[in-house]
Amino acid sequence: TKLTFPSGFWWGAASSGPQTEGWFGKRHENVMDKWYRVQRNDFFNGVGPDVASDFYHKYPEDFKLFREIGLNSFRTSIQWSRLIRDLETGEPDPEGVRFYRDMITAAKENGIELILNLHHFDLPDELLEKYGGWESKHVVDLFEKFAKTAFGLFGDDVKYWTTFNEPMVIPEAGYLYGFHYPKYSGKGKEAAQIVYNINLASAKAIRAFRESGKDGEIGIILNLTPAYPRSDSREDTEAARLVDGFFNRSYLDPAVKGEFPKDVVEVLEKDGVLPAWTQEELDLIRNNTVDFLGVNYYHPKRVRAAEQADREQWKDWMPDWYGVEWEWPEARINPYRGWEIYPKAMYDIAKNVQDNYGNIKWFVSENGMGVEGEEKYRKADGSIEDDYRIDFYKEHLEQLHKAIEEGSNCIGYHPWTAMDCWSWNNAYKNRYGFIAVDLNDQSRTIKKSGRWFREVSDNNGFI
Ligand code: BGP
Repeated sequence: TKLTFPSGFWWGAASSGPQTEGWFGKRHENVMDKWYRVQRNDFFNGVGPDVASDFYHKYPEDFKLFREIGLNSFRTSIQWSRLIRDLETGEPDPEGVRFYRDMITAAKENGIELILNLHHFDLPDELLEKYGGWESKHVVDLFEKFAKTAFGLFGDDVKYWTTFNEPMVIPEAGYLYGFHYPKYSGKGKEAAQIVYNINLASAKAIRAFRESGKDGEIGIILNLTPAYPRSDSREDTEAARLVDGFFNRSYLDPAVKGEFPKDVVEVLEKDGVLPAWTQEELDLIRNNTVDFLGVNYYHPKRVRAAEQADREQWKDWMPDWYGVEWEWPEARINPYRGWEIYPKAMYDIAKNVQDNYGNIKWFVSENGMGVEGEEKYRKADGSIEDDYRIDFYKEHLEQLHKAIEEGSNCIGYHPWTAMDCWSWNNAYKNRYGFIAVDLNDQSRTIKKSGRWFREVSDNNGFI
């Protein structure tokens, strides 16, 4: 039987500025550019964001390819470090303005709806050095200035905006577990402040968008990772509830409901790590909630109750005091990325948004499978036969379709990613694209999954 999706469904793909554009013409280094500069050989093998997939020069050709693989929408981001010349005033850089204007025009000419995001982990490094990055409320205000500049320049041409991509990754990867720059570990108090400050920054940008009077909608992109308990014991379910609270609801609730989850606030307060907030700021968050949600989903979390040893491992406050990630023995694992493949979570996320968040309009803003050594699947005619990726998307789309049939207000699906791009965790080792990028000459070839997606898009569904 054929699975048909709602009419006007976005068959898109997701990407980001810092992972595709390359350095060309930028005025400032962002934190990932900086990390690459410091780590280039031992960590990235010399493959970096300085060239990436050269989207900066190749976007006219890339949009044509995007059309060939059936995309009617494309989710990417503007780099703060490119658009803004003076970070303190928000004054734009003419070269950055020219590039983004041309890129936006190219999308339009190819009939592709742009969903433009403002922050994809790419804080200008000067703001980390000078002010401590997202720990600082001054940086929150500078982000608002950047957002205002972007809305002023492009708000007539772009209808869908998002403030942040996966804002939990900033404290989680950068301050709790040390795998993204600035690579701190165990900074629980700072992480809590950052979550709060980013919620505030997002609300201020939403306010600025509405005050700009531009016609359009604004949302946020969250990586929702359902937390499934190891057992139905009281301890394990409680642990899963709090992990869900820390990692999902700490952004989801303020973004959609305008308030922080009470159970999380209670824990932070009891442990003395409540962020510094003011009533005025809390009111601002309450009054500036999103129009829609973007949801990135790759893998769930399996959670067990913390034990004494888990608590002792961390000196400062850590979410691990309450719930710990646990390896479910039955999990299907993508061996390249190490992430569990669990399509059913797509359905669970959709139902959660439907039942507990007012059935707000949402779309899948990322979902995908990173695979190493895809060249071995290249056939004589040059195309990469990535059937595993087609299967992955089908399984997730089936779950999504089921939820939509049951009333979920999902309006689109954006796999990660359109064309292979650079990653902070593995450079170009794991490939995700519908379109392969050859780093020797930046040539592109459409993979089998890209041709398959074209059919899905043309038929608004698949068999
Ligand atoms: C998401 C990010 C993307 C992208 C993707 C794939 O968390 O929003 O930027 O990189 O994950 O992950 P990775 O590149 O780490 O394999």
